[in-house]
Formats: sequence, C-alpha cells, structure tokens
Amino acid sequence: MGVVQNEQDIREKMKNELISLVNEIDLIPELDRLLDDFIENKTWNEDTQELFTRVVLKPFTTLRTSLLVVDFQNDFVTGSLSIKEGDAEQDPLEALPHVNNLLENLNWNMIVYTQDWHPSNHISFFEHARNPDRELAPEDKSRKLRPFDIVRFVKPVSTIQVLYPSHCIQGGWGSQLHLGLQRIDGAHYIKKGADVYVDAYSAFSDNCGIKQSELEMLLRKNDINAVIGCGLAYDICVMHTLKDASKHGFLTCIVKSGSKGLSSLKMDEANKMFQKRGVAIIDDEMAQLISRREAFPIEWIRLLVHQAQSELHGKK
Ligand code: VGL
Ligand code: ZN
Repeated sequence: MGVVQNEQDIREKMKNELISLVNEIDLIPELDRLLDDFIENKTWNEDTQELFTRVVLKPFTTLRTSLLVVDFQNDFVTGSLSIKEGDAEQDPLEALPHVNNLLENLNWNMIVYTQDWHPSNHISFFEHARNPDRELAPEDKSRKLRPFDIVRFVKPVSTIQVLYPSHCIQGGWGSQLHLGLQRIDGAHYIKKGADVYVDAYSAFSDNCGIKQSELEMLLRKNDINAVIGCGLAYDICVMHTLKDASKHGFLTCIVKSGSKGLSSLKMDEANKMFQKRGVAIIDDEMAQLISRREAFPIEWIRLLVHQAQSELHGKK
C-alpha cells in the first residue's frame, strides 16, 4: 500500500509543479494527459522523478531568455521591400510599439538585433539577376522575370532563389534599423546575407545551411535556453530564424503583435511549422509572464514532456 501511495505522491508533486509553470487551471486536464503519456506503463519512482525533473522542470528553474528582434530595418518598414506592399496587407509600424514594449519594459537576459546586410550586387536582387558573374538555369534565362519570381541559379553557386527588389544594402539607409525602434545598451547585433552568392533568411545560418553565424555561440556563451522572437518578415526571416532556434533546442516563441509578414499564405505555413515544432505563438501578456517567470507556454511543456517520454521509453 505504501508503495502505491508513494507513486501517487510523486505524480501529484510533478503535477503541481506543472500547474505552477502554466499557471492556468483550464490546462490541468492536458497536464494530466501529459503525465500519463510520460509514464505510460512505467511507475513513478525516484528514477522517473529525477528524469522528469531534469528534462521538464529544470529548464524553467534555470531559464535564461534572449529577445531576438529580427530585421526591423527601413527597407522592410517603408523602403524598397516594404511589408505594407505584401498581400497580407500588414503594417510594420503597427508592430513597432509592441516591439518597443518588449525592449523597454520587460527584462531579458540578452537582447539581439539582427540585420539583413547585403552587398549591392546580391544574388537575391532582381535588378542583378543577369549580371555576368552569375548564370540562371536555361528555363529562367529565356523568360521574362518579375520581382518575387523564384529562379534557379546554376553559377557560381547552384541555388534556388526568390528575386526581391534591391534591399538592405550594407551601410545604406535601407539597411539601418528603423529610427523608431528602441536601442538597448549592451544589446548584440547580428548581420546576415553578406555573401554575394548565398542568401541568408535565418540569423543562425545561410540558406544552404553551410555557414553558421555567431548567433548560436553567442546564445550558448550566455547560457540562453529560451528565445523570444519578433520582427520582420514573419513569414521569411523571423520564421527561418525561429525554426532554427527550435532545431538548436532553444525553447522558442514568436510574439505575434511584434511581427508582420508579406504573404498570408506563407504566414499560415509558418504557423503550421511553429505548431509542429512546439514554437509558441504568444501575445504581449504571455511575453510579460515569461519575462517575469510567472507562467510559460503550454507548447514548451508539451515539447519537454515528449522529450522526457522519449528518453524514458527509448524512442526517437
Ligand atoms: C527578408 C526577404 C529578403 C526578411 C530578407 O528579413 O524577412 N525577406 N531578405
Ligand atoms: Zn534580404
């Protein structure tokens, strides 16, 4: 009898820990299911409690957060690649007060601003698609091209590329962070897309997945385990950056109000990817709760419980 009681005590203890993490009574039935998923046919004892505590609870007791403000640059706000011109009809200026609130009023262990940072003849520039130093695939070479077409280059690097109007040219006005964006002392700056022939949507790596930026090392060096993302464009650079953050094992979320996108179809696809990968789509209130360690997204709990479950039952 004592053993059974003890099992129930441990389960109850773990459940109370989870409840205090999500801080939301409506989620209790789901937490119960997650605990049952985790333990399956095994029993709660010292070992399973240790595993659960280490994999699920510890990330929150040692949480270190980084706010990532992606590509809040003039060209995406009002310049040559303005988000306002996209079919999603979103205005980056509406995101600005939300981003500034995250920057000024909430506490993060680290703040990173990223910047799209292209040479003037960059491979993604529509105006330079037929430059002599590069070669389009035959099917693209022979047709009339328009901005936002998808083309294939065969030289000097074989790559599929969307052609954008020239944007974010290194050192130019378009590449500067928008003047209305708050700058926080001690923040870090990451530049991407500087290679002429390989574009980079993610702030972690180029589009070929070959060259890694300094971002992952920077986060690791500062013991960051959670990434809070916002910025431009929701469906391109924010999406790819946060996808990589989650692949690298960071607890990841996107602050919806602080992120605006170009294409509604691609934003829907981004949301599906976020859901699949446990990237939480959060509002301003949840961002504040996370920054104060008062509550965390259920998506993060689900992800970690399933990791613990895999470790316990030896599944991939
Ligand atoms: C971006 C298209 C081209 C972005 C950058 O920052 O989302 N989009 N380059
Ligand atoms: Zn770009």
